[in-house]
Amino acid sequence: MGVLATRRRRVTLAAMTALLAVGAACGSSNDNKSGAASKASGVVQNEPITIRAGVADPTHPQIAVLQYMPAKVTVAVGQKVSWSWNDTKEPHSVTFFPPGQTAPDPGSDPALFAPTPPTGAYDGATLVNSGLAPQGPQAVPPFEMTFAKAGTYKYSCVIHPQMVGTISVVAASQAGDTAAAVTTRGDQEKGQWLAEGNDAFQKMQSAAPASTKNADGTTTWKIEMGASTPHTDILAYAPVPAAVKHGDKVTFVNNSMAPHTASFFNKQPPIQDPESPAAQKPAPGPSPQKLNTKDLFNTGTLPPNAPPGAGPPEAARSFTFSVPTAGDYQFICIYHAPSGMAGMVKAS
Ligand SMILES: [Cu+2]
Repeated sequence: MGVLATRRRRVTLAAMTALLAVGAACGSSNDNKSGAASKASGVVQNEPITIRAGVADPTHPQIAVLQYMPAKVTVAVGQKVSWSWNDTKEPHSVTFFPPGQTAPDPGSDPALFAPTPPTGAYDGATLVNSGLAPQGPQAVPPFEMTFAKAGTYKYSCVIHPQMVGTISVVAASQAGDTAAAVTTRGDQEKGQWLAEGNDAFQKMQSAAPASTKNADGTTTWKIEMGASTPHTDILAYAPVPAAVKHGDKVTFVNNSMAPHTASFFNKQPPIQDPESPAAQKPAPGPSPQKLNTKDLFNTGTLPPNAPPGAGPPEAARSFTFSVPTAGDYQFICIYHAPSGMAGMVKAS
């Protein structure tokens, strides 16, 4: 998966699992002070306030925190707010919807992902969208905004509806959060969500694999694709048991809140773009399939169990492969290979 690991992929609209019912940014009051007044008061800080848009665990990049850190910030009119993607491998957006506008249905409007930068200090009346970042291994410059008037502004990530942040804007004459306080709070939240993700990751890695005995004496092994907590996605497969024997079956099941694939490229060119039909379509056909070590096998996109526990039936989130001969069968998730989502069936 060398190529995949170094090439960032775009993100599909299929990753959007729910309408964003983002409370429209509401400029509630209008006590905007002039820039001259704010400078005279000395309240507006020069140091930009920085919010992290997601992080990956430094040790286990499969643990992706899907939050803005800190989630809530108070700033004065004119204060610069900056969002950083430095610590995430998964792409996220910073998107402010104007009143009455919500994110489109999954798959409906790729234009939403186009960056729509602010045209000046933000007043809550227009769409502002950073676009999804990062889109490759290269560093991403921070996204910066200032706010024109007092009010409460909610924003979100177009592909991770659970990511919602709030900017409370106060008059230029009032004090907002200091940059240091925002950093401290962001670090605390990051620590809390990483602990939550690590806990889920450890549980997934140490859980006994589910299996059923078949009438013919073979075993069907169940492999979980990813896991989700309220603030993280675990972008890993549950470990494939070492006891898989030729003749057994392996069933991949997606019970997480993200879409995943299990894709065996073998000697075929890898599929890298999760938006491509080839990525999303099962190959060479629907479940079940008989694995070998030369052809391409792909579950296609297995949808998330979203909303939690009320997603499509398990059969629609599952795919079974039989393993007729001993061998090593490597697979990756086309969506999450950059976060290290990969595994291997080692059949004896
Ligand atoms: Cu995945």
